[in-house]
Amino acid sequence: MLIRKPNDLNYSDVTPKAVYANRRQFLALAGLGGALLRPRRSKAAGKIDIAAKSAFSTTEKVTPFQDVTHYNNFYEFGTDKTQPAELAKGFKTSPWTVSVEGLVDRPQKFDLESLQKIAPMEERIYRHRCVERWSIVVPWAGISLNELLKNVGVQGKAKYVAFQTAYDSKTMWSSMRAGIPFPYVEGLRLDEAMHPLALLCFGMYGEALPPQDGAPVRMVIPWKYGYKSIKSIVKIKLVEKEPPCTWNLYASNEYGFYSNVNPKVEHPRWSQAKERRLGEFFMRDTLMFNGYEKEVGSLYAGMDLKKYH
Ligand SMILES: Nc1nc2c(c(=O)[nH]1)N[C@H]1C(S)=C(S)[C@@H](COP(=O)(O)O)O[C@H]1N2
Ligand SMILES: [Mo]
Repeated sequence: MLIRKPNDLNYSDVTPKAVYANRRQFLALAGLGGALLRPRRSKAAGKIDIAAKSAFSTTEKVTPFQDVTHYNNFYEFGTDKTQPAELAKGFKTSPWTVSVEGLVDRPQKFDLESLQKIAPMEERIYRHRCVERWSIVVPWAGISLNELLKNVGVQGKAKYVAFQTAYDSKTMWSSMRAGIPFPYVEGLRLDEAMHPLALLCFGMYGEALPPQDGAPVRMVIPWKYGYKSIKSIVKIKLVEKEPPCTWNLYASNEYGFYSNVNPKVEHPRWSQAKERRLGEFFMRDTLMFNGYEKEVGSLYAGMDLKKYH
């Protein structure tokens, strides 16, 4: 297995199956592992420097890189799960700017580098649960969104955060073709956005995000259905009123603003009680807030979660 030069080895090469589940054990087994998998000296393009592992990480088995990068929802690059990996291939993510604006003391257009420097990058292994009933476990890399929000200074009047994805009609599907309005937009209540679990994400499996997974920067909000985790962000705006969200615009009875994972609140067309982990045969129980109830439950104390679905 370890026949390539050390410099060519990366996470994805060693990802599949049990090997990935316990990297340390694997290294021990490999014997030479420590030397072979030592981080590279020079920072090659595409590598992400992770400063710390996170206490928020799950110890569940990580889903293979191949699955997470070839079974995608990214309607700007096609509506079939296999299309984004193909159609997003040449997506230009450099240079990239994210405009942080609205009700903030210091509005700023960040380039990717300065955005990544706001706080030390962490690896966070999160569960991700799509509203369509499939789920994955992914080692993301990023910083808590609240680090960025603190950096620009949120004003007292701000109550929500609105996000927007890049849109380029030359390289992306039209709204007509994809069936949902573009640019893709999303939103969070300010307290949700400030929660440390809400991740501003730049990488996965130790590398920069591939285009189909939302390069160069996306949100990952593990206690909410996947569509809240907006990809390829170009704008973050602090606002007073609840911002529009793409899937809610498409069908408000099916997709609410909150979209918290909840096995007890059905989608109008299917139950949300179970899910299929990619690569597994049997379905498993879906957990309240996708298993993050201890962390985020208090954000919704006293709320009717059926009404505010
Ligand atoms: N801009 C944009 N962001 C998006 C989507 C999309 O179509 N466009 N799909 C969402 C949905 S439904 C899911 S489940 C996740 C999928 O992320 P993944 O492909 O990296 O697993 O991205 C979310 N973010
Ligand atoms: Mo999704």
